[in-house]
Amino acid sequence: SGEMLATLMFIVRDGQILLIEKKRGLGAGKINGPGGKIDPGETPLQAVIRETQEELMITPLEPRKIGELRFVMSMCPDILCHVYRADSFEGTPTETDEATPVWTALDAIPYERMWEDDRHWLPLLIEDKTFIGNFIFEEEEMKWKEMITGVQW
Ligand code: 8DG
Repeated sequence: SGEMLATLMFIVRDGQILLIEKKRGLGAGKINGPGGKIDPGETPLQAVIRETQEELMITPLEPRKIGELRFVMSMCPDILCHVYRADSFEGTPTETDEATPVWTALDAIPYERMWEDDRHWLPLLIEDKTFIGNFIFEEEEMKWKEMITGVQW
């Protein structure tokens, strides 16, 4: 379908969420969760575990799918992003070529340093509520949004 398939992982533990400062690729310089493209032959779950290992050197434990995001952007193919949450992990979050780990209090999430849509769904993830989000961007600016909650995967 010409859509790029991608993933995001958010680990929530002890009142904090494990974010990254992304060092390169789409959204470089922004705060996000670890994640990235799904490789051919990979499931979304396999991809999100691999990307979290590559970017932070940790393995999320018992990840569960919580959301789906579709991004329509002016400059690149549409992106369908599977969003996962985990409550624990193995290893020590470590800076890599791709990311710097950023533990953040749940009441102090730096939305001003994140993609514009994130404030519309990250609070749902933190409350353990499922969602679908559809967003149209022009460059880095959100022009249209639609949020659906209470989805059953
Ligand atoms: P790779 O590791 O797969 O090679 O590439 P990457 O540079 O890490 O990631 P990418 O393939 O450029 O994929 C973009 C990532 O950014 C992907 O995880 C989805 C995520 N992303 C968007 N738009 C938005 C957004 O509006 N909000 C958030 N939180 N993440 C977004 O593409």
